[in-house]
Amino acid sequence: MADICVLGLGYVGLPTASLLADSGFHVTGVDIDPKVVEALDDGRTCLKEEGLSRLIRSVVKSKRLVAAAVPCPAQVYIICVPTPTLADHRVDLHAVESATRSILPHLRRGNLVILESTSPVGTTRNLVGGILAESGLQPGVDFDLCYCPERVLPGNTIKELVHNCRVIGGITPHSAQVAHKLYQNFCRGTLTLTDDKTAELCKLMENTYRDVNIALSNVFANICESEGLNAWEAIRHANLHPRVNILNPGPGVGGHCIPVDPWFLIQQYPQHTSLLRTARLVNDSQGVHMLDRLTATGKLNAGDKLTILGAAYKADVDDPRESPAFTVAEAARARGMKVDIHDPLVTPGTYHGFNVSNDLNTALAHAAAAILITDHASYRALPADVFADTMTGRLIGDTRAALNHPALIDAGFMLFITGVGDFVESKPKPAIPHVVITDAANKTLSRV
Ligand code: SAJ
Repeated sequence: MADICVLGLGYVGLPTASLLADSGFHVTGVDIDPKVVEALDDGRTCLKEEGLSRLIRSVVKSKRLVAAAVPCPAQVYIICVPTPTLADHRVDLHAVESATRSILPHLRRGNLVILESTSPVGTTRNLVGGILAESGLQPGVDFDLCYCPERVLPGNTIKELVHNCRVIGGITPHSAQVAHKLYQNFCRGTLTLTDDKTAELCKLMENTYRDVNIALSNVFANICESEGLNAWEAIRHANLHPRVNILNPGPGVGGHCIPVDPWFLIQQYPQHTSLLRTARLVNDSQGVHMLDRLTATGKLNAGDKLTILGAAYKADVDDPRESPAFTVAEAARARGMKVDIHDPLVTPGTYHGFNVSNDLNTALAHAAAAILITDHASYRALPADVFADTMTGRLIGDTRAALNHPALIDAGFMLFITGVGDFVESKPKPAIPHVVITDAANKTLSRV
């Protein structure tokens, strides 16, 4: 019998299982994907997370972590399966339901069951607790049941699982205490205890807060564009206020969390969430707004080729899920354009019907225009001739203010930058002004 059974070996479950094994437990990692089970059996992972491969090799070698396709009897069960939304934004809880049902035959008195997957308020006690009660055991009485969301930033998962604070929500205070003792084995951050529904809402609040704030920065960007101002400069000035932290505008919000989680609240509490719905609509329209700015020049038309730089949902990750790149690509194709997408990190292939390649020259070849969607570090250093020597057109949209603007302007490109009023063309324009911080005697303290 294992000490712990972790169901779902994705970017949260596998690091969690590995850290628990590394802290001394015998852990069985369960996944429905045979490739994931086989890789873990070999002490491997395809997840690119710092320190994870080394950790997995060590705990698999010591047999503290073993892989399986189905759960086994254990003292603790942790459910870390995906909770995506459907096309109509309703949440799909099938994975949580089937993972919970797979535990039923093994559930015993005194067990602890934890749901970590981001879920609508009430899922832990109603869906998970309801299914497990079919065993005849009563949640919170015969076994403990908790909700404990993760807060990791993909790409920094191990560090954040260990050092971030965590909220632990129990359907009873005793359940929360039992889970608290478990997480203390590898969490160094502050562990705060509450009930299950507060913890479920807390997770949704965190990501919704971020989505609404990104929408706010996009609203400011659109105002600056209409006023011929520079949002990046205005935000820099505003963020010098001690209690203001305006985020960065861009092409919209990608990833499988931030653009998804607010819909859990919108669907469950429609009477209270018009702000959240509006923020979703603002963010989802940003990418096409940049396409509109380029087509309005009359230099990007049906039959032309558009190159999109960046398929990943954010800088320097290889994850293309919910990326705004595909929203823009679909809109361009609907307008009769040919679309090539480039990304230096995303595995080449076809995504949402679009070819994503790692070959920049081919992706840019014969393009009438290019739009930068993802501010990968490698794009920031690109010299202008990479564009000038391959593209037929001289039109560039930069949704992250990430490209080498002076060089591109000198090379004769017409530049549209998210949040910057007019397009910046060959006539030399002042670089985006810096903010100079001075003291009362007007002595320059620093430049940002
Ligand atoms: N973005 C902007 N402007 C910004 C910040 C982000 O446009 O100023 C965009 C990014 O380009 C990206 C999207 O938002 O497309 C989301 O990126 P992110 O870094 O904000 O979030 P994720 O999805 O990588 O991770 C988030 C984190 N949640 C919060 O920051 C509140 C992480 O802590 C969560 O654990 C994760 O969601 C999750 O799994 O829930």
